[in-house]
Amino acid sequence: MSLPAPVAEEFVEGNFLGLPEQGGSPDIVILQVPYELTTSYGQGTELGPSACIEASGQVELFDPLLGEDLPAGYKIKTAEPWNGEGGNLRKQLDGISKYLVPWFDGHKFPVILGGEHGILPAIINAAGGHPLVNGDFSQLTLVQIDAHADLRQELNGEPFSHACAASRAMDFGLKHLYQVGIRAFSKNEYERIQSDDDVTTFFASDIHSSSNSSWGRWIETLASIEGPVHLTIDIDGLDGSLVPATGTPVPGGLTFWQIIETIQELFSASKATVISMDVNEIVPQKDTPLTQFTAAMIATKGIIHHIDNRRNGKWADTSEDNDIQNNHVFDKNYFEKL
Ligand SMILES: [Mn+2]
Repeated sequence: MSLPAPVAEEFVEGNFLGLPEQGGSPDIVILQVPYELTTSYGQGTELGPSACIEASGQVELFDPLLGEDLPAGYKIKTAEPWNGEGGNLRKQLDGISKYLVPWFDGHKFPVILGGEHGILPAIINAAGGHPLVNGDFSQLTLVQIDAHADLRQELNGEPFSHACAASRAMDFGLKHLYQVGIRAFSKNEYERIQSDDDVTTFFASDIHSSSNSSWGRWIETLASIEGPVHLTIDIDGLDGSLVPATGTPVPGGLTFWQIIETIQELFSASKATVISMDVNEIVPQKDTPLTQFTAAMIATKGIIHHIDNRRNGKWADTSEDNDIQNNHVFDKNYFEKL
């Protein structure tokens, strides 16, 4: 007598990993921000999130860390994408924050798919409503994987260009910025990196140095981070050969496994809590799904490590302490008024 064939889980088109919707409040939410206004020359970041969702259908649901298939007993929701509302760039950034803020309630883990990196300040603004931040941005650490420092004050007169994403994020008064993979920056950005005590940068050239690699120091640095953390992953932090379709691919970047190790070390840092992550600058590749598939793999790894944190009691639900409606008043027109 043969065993009955396993019943295939329903695959849902348009959902991350094809996972069917489960009822109740989600533990993890996939948020799509198809935003593109200022990307320098690649076109198509506005198509990136949906391409990443589609490519995620090919990602393995099994990971040895969890020992079972995703969702591994947790609820992963793919939310409706941001609808693009806002008549100009600043109103759009306010619209993105408004779209994101309900998911930063301390119960859910938001995984944001972009869209150009210019969405970062809108994400940080929304993260201010997370109970662990509660409007005090000096509690929040930003970890950035990127080819570019994104520390310009403006690009072509636009302070909210994707090339200024980290600068605009730091304007909130964040605790610290840690960057890795950086290999494209201006003189002004380099000088800021050298002089700003709130910015620590691990250049790709040092990471890849055969005589004195700084990779070990990067891993130690991640382990030392304390408090709430947002992880922003510009897909161009990876070597350009892995993500040729991204807006501005740059050679000499991180390997796939260096990104994975960064995620692993950050999520397991004993005194840090990763409250949210984004994977941005995804551009659908036409001849092969490599770029969007790589982004989907990385987002999935973040989810796996988040679930592992929940299982190990390293991630506490703080939604009971949620003061979004109390202490921290979210300003719906924050960027418009700047
Ligand atoms: Mn960037």
